[in-house]
Amino acid sequence: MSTAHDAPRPASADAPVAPVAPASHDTGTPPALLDFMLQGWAPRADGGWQPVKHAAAHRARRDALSRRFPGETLVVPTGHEQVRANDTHFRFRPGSDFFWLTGCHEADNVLVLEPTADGGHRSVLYAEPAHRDSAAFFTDRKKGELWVGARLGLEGSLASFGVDACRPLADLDATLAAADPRRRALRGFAPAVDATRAEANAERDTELATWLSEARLVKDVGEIEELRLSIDATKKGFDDVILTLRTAPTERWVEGIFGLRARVEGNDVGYGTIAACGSHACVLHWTRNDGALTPGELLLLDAGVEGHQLYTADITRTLPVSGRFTAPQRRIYELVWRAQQAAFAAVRPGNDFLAPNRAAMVVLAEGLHALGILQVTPEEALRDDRQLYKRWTLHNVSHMLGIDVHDCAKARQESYKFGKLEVGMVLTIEPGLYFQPDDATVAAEYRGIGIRIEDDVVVTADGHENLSAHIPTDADAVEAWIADVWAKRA
Ligand SMILES: [Mn+2]
Repeated sequence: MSTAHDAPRPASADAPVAPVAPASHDTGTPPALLDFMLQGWAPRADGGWQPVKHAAAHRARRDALSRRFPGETLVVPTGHEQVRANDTHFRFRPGSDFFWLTGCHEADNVLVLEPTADGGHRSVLYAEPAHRDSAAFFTDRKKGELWVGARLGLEGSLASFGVDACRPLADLDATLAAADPRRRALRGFAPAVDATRAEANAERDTELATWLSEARLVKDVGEIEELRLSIDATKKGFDDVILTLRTAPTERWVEGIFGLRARVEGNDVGYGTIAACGSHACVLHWTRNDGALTPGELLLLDAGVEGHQLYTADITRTLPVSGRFTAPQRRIYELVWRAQQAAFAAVRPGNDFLAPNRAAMVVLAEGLHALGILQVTPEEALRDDRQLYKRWTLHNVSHMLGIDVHDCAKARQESYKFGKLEVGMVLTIEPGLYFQPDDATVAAEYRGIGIRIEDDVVVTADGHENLSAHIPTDADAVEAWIADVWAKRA
């Protein structure tokens, strides 16, 4: 049985001594310097590693995965840093399934569940050893610890993630070559894994990806706790934006203010912030954010902090830049708000996932008809083969939320889109109305108004809990919230 080893060792034959080639703008490393750099370091204080937060939950998920696929080798990579340009990379964010199973933030790692004789599995994490005794230590810009900081190494990873063993990543190819060819792998993250058995095992691999997505549909207590933390941080980010509403010149400024909060309170934003003023709000995924903030207009802010455990909030508020809604803005806003209330009321275990959507769309269609915008009756507009109201509602009101903003995306339709709500599922409730500025079917006073209100709810035994209920939504409360933040500043 392999055990983790990461003890300091002298530069030796098994350490990769060849220096990594320098970048285009850097000069090389003469052997004398390399020798010098590999010596003379005080021993590192080993140990002191603590299990990651929720380590027991990560283990329980590995155990559940093990029970689902007895006797099979299972391979789940986290993925690699993605090139931004040449030798610079985007900030790494772990693969969601890998992180859900391990709690590990480091790039490149691969979790392998190896079947054992008793029908269970041994969980083995393939990780980069601490490289201070090799040339990579200071010549590898991507992995060298002098470049990117200390890594956990094998011992640290073993202690942190509670897996049964850790092995060097360099051993992974040999492991895959020796493993049962009918192994299952999560594809799309690591080319080295994707290069093996891709076609032969395609169906089996899809089953693994599906199981992981469906296992993540119902959140445990720790996951709900993480979502609360992310939502609370997001509330602070919205407060920050309101503070600056009167002076912020542009949408980009708003994005930056929220992004500051996301990086300070959490890992990052969970998705590209949508800061859409005026008719930009009618563009559903407006992330260009290059417009001005204009007094009298609405700012649609769809933003979420991704916490340190990667769970993300997904919140939208539509805020009057001047602090008060105009009469037409308020009319549309209150219609969207009523639709959201109707959707909330449909969130309970046993209901269809689509029930909140249907409830919201009835309210929106009736409201659009009452406003004289929808010319046919709501009943006709709501028919499956018509759906004319969608010209202005554009999207459904819910998606699952968790580590990914659009969580559980590989779940089967019968478990998700056409499935039933279950206790512990977390979903968004986000109706909207969008009147394009050039929509000739809409009265002029409404053109260019885009409104969405989005909250994050968990399904409970007796219905639901709105996890973002402390972020105001009704029109009066939004005006009071803005006035309150401004008063505190004054
Ligand atoms: Mn959303």
